[in-house]
Amino acid sequence: MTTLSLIGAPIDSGQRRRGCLMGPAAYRVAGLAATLAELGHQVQDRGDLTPGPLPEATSPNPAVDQLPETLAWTRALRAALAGALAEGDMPIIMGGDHSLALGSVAGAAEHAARIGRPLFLLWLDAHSDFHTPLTTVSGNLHGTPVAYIAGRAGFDAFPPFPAPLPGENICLFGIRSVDPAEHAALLGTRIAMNDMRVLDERGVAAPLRDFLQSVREAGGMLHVSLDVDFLDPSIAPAVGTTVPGGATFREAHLAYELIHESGLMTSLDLVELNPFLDDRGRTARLMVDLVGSLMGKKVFDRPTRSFG
Ligand code: 6HN
Ligand code: MN
Ligand code: MN
Ligand code: MN
Repeated sequence: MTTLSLIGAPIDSGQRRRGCLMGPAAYRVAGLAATLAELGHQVQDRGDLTPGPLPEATSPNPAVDQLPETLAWTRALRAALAGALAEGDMPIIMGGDHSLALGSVAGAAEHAARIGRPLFLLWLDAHSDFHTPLTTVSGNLHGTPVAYIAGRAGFDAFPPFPAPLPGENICLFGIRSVDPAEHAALLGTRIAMNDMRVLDERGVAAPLRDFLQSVREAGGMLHVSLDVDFLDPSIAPAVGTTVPGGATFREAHLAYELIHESGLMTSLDLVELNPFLDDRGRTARLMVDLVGSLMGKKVFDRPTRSFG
């Protein structure tokens, strides 16, 4: 039985609004481990990671903020993910801001390359996070992981990404805020851009099933990165970068039930929860409820529906 390995990553260096470092504590208080255990999983909380010593690093772009801190976290997270996957566990990272995916997805890619399987990435987010350290205007490195994972140039301060993912292995889902430099760069890729317009027209099920089917056909591993701002701010206010028009409660549950039914997910990030902005723990509790759907909670135990 696969052990779910909960790994706290109290990282706050990818953006300037303090508070994401309280994310792992909020997930523990909201009962994440107990919720997963009640679903019949074996759960191990590995505690919080600490970043190593700060490397010396500067960026040619003076806007870039907290580069040494983010680099130190990237190394620690990469090692933690690759290690947990090598042990046969399913790592669940409790973040922490989205810059943690610079390390978590690198660790998943390192492991996938070692065992000779392709890695796929499902990015549930209001944002495309496709800046490089050279194009970012805000300087907030949480806006860059997808570009790093896709092998874009401009990450000289970072360790080379192990086996960058081809565009067709990446699916952006729920996006509704893309900066001009990201937009221009995305158009030159084969990344699936399921923005809210697509989800309004097709619903969440059809585009998600298409992507999951491609993962299945390739025999791929699947890393899911779940940004709180994928959800509509009316149900999930505890995030620094809210954008109106996000996924509803039902759309989110359906998406997560479909991911669970596919049986394809091999690692997961929970990112951008800022408990300091929450309303009596409501966003933390919603995230725990949604992770329940992602890990098998359903109303009736119907036989799995086939894809296609
Ligand atoms: N996130 N594109 C904006 C920026 O500052 O680069 C927003 C980034 C949001 C980051 O969703 O994790
Ligand atoms: Mn184990
Ligand atoms: Mn994000
Ligand atoms: Mn976001």
